[in-house]
Amino acid sequence: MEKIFGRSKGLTDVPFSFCPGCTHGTIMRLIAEVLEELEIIDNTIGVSPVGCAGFSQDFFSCDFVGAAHGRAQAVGIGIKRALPDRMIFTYQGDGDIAAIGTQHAIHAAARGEKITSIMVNNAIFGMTGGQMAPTTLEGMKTTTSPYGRDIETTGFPIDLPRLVANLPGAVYVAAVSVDSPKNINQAKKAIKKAFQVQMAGLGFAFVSVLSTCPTNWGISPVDSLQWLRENMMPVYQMGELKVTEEVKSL
Ligand SMILES: Cc1ncc(C[n+]2csc(CCOP(=O)(O)OP(=O)(O)O)c2C)c(N)n1
Ligand code: SF4
Repeated sequence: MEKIFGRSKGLTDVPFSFCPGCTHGTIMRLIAEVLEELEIIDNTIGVSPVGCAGFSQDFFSCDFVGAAHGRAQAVGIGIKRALPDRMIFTYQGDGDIAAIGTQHAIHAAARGEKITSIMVNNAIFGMTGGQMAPTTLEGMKTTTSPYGRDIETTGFPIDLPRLVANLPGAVYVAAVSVDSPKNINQAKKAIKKAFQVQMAGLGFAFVSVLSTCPTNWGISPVDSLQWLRENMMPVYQMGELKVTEEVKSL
């Protein structure tokens, strides 16, 4: 019998340990499939952050290096400069890359560092108990904003892909979601493009993926997908935000 679907070779045999309904696993599977399809598993080094996103090092079969909170891009850039032939990607939560790590995202984009960064935006600090992140929506209740995020005192949510897209060294920037089969397919295309950009040595490639955190949002897995659609998608600009001419011709 013909086998039409199987576990990607880009993943280890370790089962995902995420909460039910968490889409971290979906995003990791997409990245693993892309690594396999592009035949770069053995040539890739991933960099993991802290948080639930940090478990990535257990699940990918490529080499991995762990970084301190927010520093995955700094570590990844260092590795890329020392080993320019290796494919480098960072896998970071929004609390990691859009809070303590913001500077690295901005400067990686300004300098056109030739790495691929994947941001998993669940609008919250997941692992540490659901505190407000820079990506938390206006009015959203978290453990540190129990009455809802007040923009008067805590500011507006940061749309990091939009910021990054404005910087000249960022050649490919996309914001995608994994809430439906159609969007999962689009997310995979964007992730693949972000790796192809690096293979072609064109510049900084950044993909933000909207993701669920049913545990800290306090809603069921199914309702979390609907909540993401209704509340996150209208706030965060979606789609391919920047595709330079060189990238278009890939
Ligand atoms: C320097 C430092 N400060 C704080 C922490 C605590 N900490 C662990 S995970 C985390 C946030 C993770 O949130 P996010 O990056 O959004 O990832 P998620 O868990 O949602 O995947 C924080 C603040 C830490 N590990 N190191
Ligand atoms: S705490 Fe949130 S981000 Fe972490 S595994 Fe659970 S659902 Fe996913």
